[in-house]
This record gives sequence, C-alpha cells and structure tokens, in this order.
Amino acid sequence: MGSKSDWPTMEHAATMLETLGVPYETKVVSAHRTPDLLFDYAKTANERGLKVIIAGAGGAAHLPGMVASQTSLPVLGVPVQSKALNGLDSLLSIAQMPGGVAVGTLAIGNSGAKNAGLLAAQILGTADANLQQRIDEFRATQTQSVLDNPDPRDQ
Ligand code: RP5
Repeated sequence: MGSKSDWPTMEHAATMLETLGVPYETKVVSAHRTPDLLFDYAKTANERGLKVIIAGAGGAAHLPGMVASQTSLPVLGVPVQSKALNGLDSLLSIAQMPGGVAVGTLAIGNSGAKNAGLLAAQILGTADANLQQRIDEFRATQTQSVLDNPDPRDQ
C-alpha cells in the first residue's frame, strides 16, 4: 500500500487472505515517496515467490499501475477512499490504465480490499484444489448466513 494510512482499508484484504489460509506479506511502498523501492519491490516480486500483488492507494493513485509496469504478475488495484474526493480520484487513476499494462481494479474502500483478497485467492485457487475448496466453503457459509437471517429487523 502507498501509506500506513491505507492500512485500515487494506487490512480487509489481509483478513480475507487469513480467512482463506493464503500466506501473504504487507508492506508500505509509495509510488511518490519511495519510487526506487517501488521499482525494486515490483521487479523482484516474481523471483521472491509472490504470485499476485494487491496494491492499494488513494488520491493520485499511481502505485498499482507502476507496479504492473514492472512485473508480469497479476496486479489487483484497490482505490482507497480519499478525504478530498471520496476515492473517485483513486478509482479513476487506478482504473484508467492505458492499453497494454493491466491492473484489475476493485471497488473503492473496504469492499474493494476485501474482494481483492478474495480475487487473489481465486486466482491462486486455479492451481490449488484445496484452496478452491476453502473458497467454496466460504461462499457457502456466506450464502447460508443470508438465508438464515431474512428479516432485516433482526440483528
Ligand atoms: C497515497 O496518498 C497513499 O496511498 C494514501 O492513500 C494517500 C495519502 O497518504 P498519507 O498522506 O496519508 O501518507 O500515496
């Protein structure tokens, strides 16, 4: 993520990965404040064994696109909800990549971070039947909890 201030959003990705038993690392790497670190992180990600990168940033959110420019690993971008523009700036700057450098853009904020964790697990699950089963169980539990609580007045 681009800043420690992104963690309250990005921890939702971490929680999902933990729920699904997917090992991960967390790190602040800023496109603007630590550009050399960003290049090094992205260039060495593959050889360090990473399989998917979730990049969360807010405002002028260049992080996901710049990471994607330096690695062929799949990059999932999470637009963090900015104070000034509620994350619309983050969303547009992550989503509007030029053709030829791909970033998979999720929703603004906590839901986007949660789904980035889920989508990363689903990508990894294509080569891991046990993980795919845990994802199926997560989804079945989620479905059942909605079916078990149909009355909106109940807690
Ligand atoms: C971005 O600037 C970060 O991703 C963060 O969302 C935003 C603000 O960063 P701080 O000023 O809170 O460190 O690079």
